[in-house]
Amino acid sequence: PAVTEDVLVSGMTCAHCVSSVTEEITGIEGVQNVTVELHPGGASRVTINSSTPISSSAVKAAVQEAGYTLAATS
Ligand code: 9UX
Repeated sequence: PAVTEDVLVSGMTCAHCVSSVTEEITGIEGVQNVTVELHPGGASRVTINSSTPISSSAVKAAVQEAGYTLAATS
């Protein structure tokens, strides 16, 4: 079954930040769609739609690989 997960990512300030994070998370197995609500200077909400459940550690690793920090999950 498809799942949706929201995470909060700190440190993103421009559209290129959004592209980097989107690309990394899209590389996770099963991920079908990623949308980012950018809040420069704050925590940006990243919504992940996936065909299969994804591990929080995979999301954390992808965010860090892109150069940002996972602030929280919700
Ligand atoms: Mo834009 Mo994001 O110049 O770290 S890529 S600020």
